Amino acid sequence: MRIIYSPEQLAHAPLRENNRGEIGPAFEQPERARRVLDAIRRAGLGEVEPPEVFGDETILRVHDSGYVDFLRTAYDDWRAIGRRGDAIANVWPVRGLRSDRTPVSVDGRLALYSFDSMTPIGEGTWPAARAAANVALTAAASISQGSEHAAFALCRPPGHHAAADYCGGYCFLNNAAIAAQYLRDKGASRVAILDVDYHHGNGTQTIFYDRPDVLYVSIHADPSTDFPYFLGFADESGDADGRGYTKNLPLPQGSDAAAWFGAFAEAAAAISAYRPDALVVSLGVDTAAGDPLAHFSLDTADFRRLGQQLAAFGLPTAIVFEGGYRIDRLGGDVAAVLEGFDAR
Ligand code: Q9C
Ligand code: ZN
Repeated sequence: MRIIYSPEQLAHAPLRENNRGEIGPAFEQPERARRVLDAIRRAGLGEVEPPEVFGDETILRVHDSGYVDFLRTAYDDWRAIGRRGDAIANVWPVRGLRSDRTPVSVDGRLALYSFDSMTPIGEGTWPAARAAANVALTAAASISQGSEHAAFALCRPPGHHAAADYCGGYCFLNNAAIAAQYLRDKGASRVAILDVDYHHGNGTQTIFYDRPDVLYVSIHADPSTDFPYFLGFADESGDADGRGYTKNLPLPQGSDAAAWFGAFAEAAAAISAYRPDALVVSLGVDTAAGDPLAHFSLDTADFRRLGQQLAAFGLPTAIVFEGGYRIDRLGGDVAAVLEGFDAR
């Protein structure tokens, strides 16, 4: 399996985040990527390669150009009016407020282009997010050319909560969606995205919600109790031409590995029935027991089994890293997925 990583992704380094009513240390930190990298090297899973540099075209097929411009300039705009620290919204255009106009003020644009206050934009955020998109695109390109059967994109910051025109949930550019769009543009007729992060990938779902050419299937915590709270329910199944091409499998907090793999079997059946040409996996390992932001209980052996079951699709597969916050186990769990995949 090809493994793609860029140290430029470490430039996004939020010091603090707003969580549980306190401004505390950020969970989504550079150390996460270092841990995964170390574990991959230790397990001897293959050479770690830097990404190729891609232009913005695939990114702009997934994201709104105004949003991309905002991400590129927000921190400079923030500093230009004398703000210190990371740029964070403190107001949002909710029901009845107008979101059809782009505010001049950076505070207004932060409001328009974000959906939470836990996703700070710092000096290194845009370079890191842009590098992560290159990492995902390189993984997609290597399976698209048929030179490799599988590739792991060690992306950071993660992507699946980022929609066409808003950031949130620690995500800025939707790396998995960008990979899927690239595969479509290079000739795959149908691409399936399987999202196994603990949280529902609201961004990925909305990007492809009215399209039949990309199937989105997600196993995640019930949004009644867990972030992102307002999307990811079982009755969301796609709209317009995309009707039937979104499948959500929410599970209650406390679900064990047996329940999780039961949902996986349902997800796998939907993917096989779709007959995709390629598979993109949004791999979050925040389903691990003891993850500080989650309430499932997979162990390292379960992650190895997940890897084996992903390989069993027999498809060209791009695995894109998403969440996972238990810093002591994160690397080993990701390595276990990749080992399971390679072993099969
Ligand atoms: N009180 C990803 O896993 N919110 N993002 C937790 C707990 C975190 C997670 C709140 C949700 C974002 C990519
Ligand atoms: Zn997550």
